Amino acid sequence: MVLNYNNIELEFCCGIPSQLRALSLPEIVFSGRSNVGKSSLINKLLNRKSLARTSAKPGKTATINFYKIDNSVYFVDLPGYGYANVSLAEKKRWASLVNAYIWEKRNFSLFVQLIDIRYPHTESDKQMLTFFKKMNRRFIIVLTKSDKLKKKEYERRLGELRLELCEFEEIPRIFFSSVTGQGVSELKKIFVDIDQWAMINFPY
Ligand SMILES: Nc1nc2c(ncn2[C@@H]2O[C@H](COP(=O)(O)OP(=O)(O)OP(=O)(O)O)[C@@H](O)[C@H]2O)c(=O)[nH]1
Ligand SMILES: [Mg+2]
Repeated sequence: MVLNYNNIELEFCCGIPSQLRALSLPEIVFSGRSNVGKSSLINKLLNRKSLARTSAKPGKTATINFYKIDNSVYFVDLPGYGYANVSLAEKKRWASLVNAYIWEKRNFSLFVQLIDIRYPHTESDKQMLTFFKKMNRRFIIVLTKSDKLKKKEYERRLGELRLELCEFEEIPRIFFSSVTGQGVSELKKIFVDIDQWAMINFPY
């Protein structure tokens, strides 16, 4: 499936589980902790500056946002988890929303789990990865903000990541930067191949 990334529409935003609705197209879901760069990655893929709202302040995306790409697939931007400075009520709302969504019986074609390349993954990242694996969901790992590392540090992190993510060594790993564009063509290639994959791996 070759996607025309200029044909994009923010179809709807969903703030509470009851607003979730069934869609007729496959969904590619971007997940990760707050501030990891989910919205920036979507903007970079779509070659837009601020279609998906980004912010240096974590907690920018507070709803699940569905972008329809070329009438073929949805990019789904999730609110990030793990941000300490939001109220407990808001954290609970996000958690229940994301939980409700990922457990739904939907046409998930791929989960893209973002992790900041500079730091070991968090407990919540691990929970997400373990969930995808257990539920037999198709997923990949994207290591973000690679431009923030100098060459030496980058190489050191490559070695460390092999150990840190050894439980998920069979999962494709993309190194990404929304500043330099590293990883953009690799990701797009994965999306092109997606329709050759078994689209739905429901645990039910
Ligand atoms: N240098 C650099 N900065 C980045 C990169 N990706 C994101 N950022 C910055 O990191 C901050 C957070 O990015 P967002 O895309 O808003 O992060 P998010 O994961 O959508 O965050 P939430 O909406 O809070 O879940 C912004 O200041 C971005 O400019 C990257 O690849 N390189
Ligand atoms: Mg965001």
